[in-house]
Amino acid sequence: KPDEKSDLAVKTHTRPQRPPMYKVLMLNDDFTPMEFVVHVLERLFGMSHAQAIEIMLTVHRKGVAVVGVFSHEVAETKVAQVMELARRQQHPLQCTMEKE
Ligand code: NFA
Repeated sequence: KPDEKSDLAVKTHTRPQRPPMYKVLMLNDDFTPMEFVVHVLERLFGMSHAQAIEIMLTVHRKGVAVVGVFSHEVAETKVAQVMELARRQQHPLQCTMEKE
């Protein structure tokens, strides 16, 4: 990492910065109904019914799957919306985010 000097004066070898992106992950559990997870994926992540079933089954079989990649703000909102829908229906469904 050359040129880690003080700032804007020395710009050689710097790259244009993309904002960091965040993966939204859905976690499997033994109790949340499959149809509820499919509903959440359709409603909050804009997936088709077929796509939602596919991703839900990936979570069910593998324990976790990425359901989308977003800016920090959008990822936080998606996680909060999933957790709120699950809480309202008293399902233990868990959703988290991590830096890509
Ligand atoms: N494992 C849950 C069941 O068998 C379904 C599920 C899928 C839950 C994906 C959470 C996430 N009812």
